Amino acid sequence: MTDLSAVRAALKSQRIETPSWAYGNSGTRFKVFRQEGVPRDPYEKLDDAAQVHAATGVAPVVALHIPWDRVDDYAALRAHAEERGLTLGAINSNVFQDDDYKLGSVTNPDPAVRRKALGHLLDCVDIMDATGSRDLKLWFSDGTNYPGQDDIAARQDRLAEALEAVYRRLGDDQRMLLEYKLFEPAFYTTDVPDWGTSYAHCLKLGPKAQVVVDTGHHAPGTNIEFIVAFLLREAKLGGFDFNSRFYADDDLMVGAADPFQLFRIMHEVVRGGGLRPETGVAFMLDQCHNIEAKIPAIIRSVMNVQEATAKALLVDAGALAAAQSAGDVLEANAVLMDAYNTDVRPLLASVREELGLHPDPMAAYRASGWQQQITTGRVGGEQAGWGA
Ligand code: LRH
Ligand code: MN
Repeated sequence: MTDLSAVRAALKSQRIETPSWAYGNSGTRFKVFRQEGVPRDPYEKLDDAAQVHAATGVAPVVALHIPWDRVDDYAALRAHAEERGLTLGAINSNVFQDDDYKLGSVTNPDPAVRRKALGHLLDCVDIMDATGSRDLKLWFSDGTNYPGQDDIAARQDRLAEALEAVYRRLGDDQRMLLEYKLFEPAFYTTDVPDWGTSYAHCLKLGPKAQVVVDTGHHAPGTNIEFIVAFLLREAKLGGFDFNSRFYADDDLMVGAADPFQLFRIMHEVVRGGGLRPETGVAFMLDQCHNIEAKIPAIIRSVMNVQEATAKALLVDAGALAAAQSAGDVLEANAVLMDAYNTDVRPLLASVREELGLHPDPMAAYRASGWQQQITTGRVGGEQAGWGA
């Protein structure tokens, strides 16, 4: 039988990291639809993130992206966050928007370009020292578009060399999280295309190097929960970039396109001990709200993760293990589906009340009047975006 007080405790101590860039304008190559009230700087992004935490109680960490969140005084930005009950989370490097990186950043054939890219990665570690961040999240758009364009193995040598240099720079309590992605913007090879490539590099680097699973970065039909179970077993799952997709890297609200997949992923997280803080799994969102209101979309996303987590925590582990060892296929599947088909919204509403929060975060946000406040208050200035 599932211990409900343990389930409630786990839901109260859940921590979801929201991405600063999701509060800014974003779009596709076709169009970026600007929205009223969008933040103009990292301070205003934190102000919006504080609204998500105020409404949900489980989103006190904000990931930053450099240079989109570059400021003169990171200690002041950190203080601004802490005054609002927030901490600064993963520092995301960006070696995918500079003209010099057309043929690659750390894998570029030109050693001068590689040095420039490595310089940026090391700058990001300096920023982590100032923001108190544990994680450096590395995603490389590096790849090729045509067979023969470059030497696949030589690019891996260059990548490994840069990763080793970054690893050596990390402090004792710092980690590097290596993100993989099947394709885009490269369309023939991507230098870190899948979990195996990231895992292999992280194994060679050492314990401070872990794999990030961005749920939008796999080939269609990939069993992501298998990857999660495998990496947890190997103590190499550093975190998630949660979002959802119908086709490619759509960056839609997590759980929106495939809530059953998110449940299956959280089931493996719970089973593998990934919810325990000491396991060190970072639950980050990485989304773009191209047409929908951004703060409510992020609140909805946090609620989707909470619902999938609550369902996973309600799996009767004893009954499941018994059915699995008995080879009772239908019963084992039924035990899991019972949890998935459980309406956990009343449970989460009462957990929020126990946290002193409104049972419905969306209603709480609407009642806050924050959306009107920023729509009328944030006039003029340069709205934040990807700057591409
Ligand atoms: C790449 C990615 C990466 C971020 C970017 C915002 O697609 O998932 O995690 O740097 O989105
Ligand atoms: Mn990502």
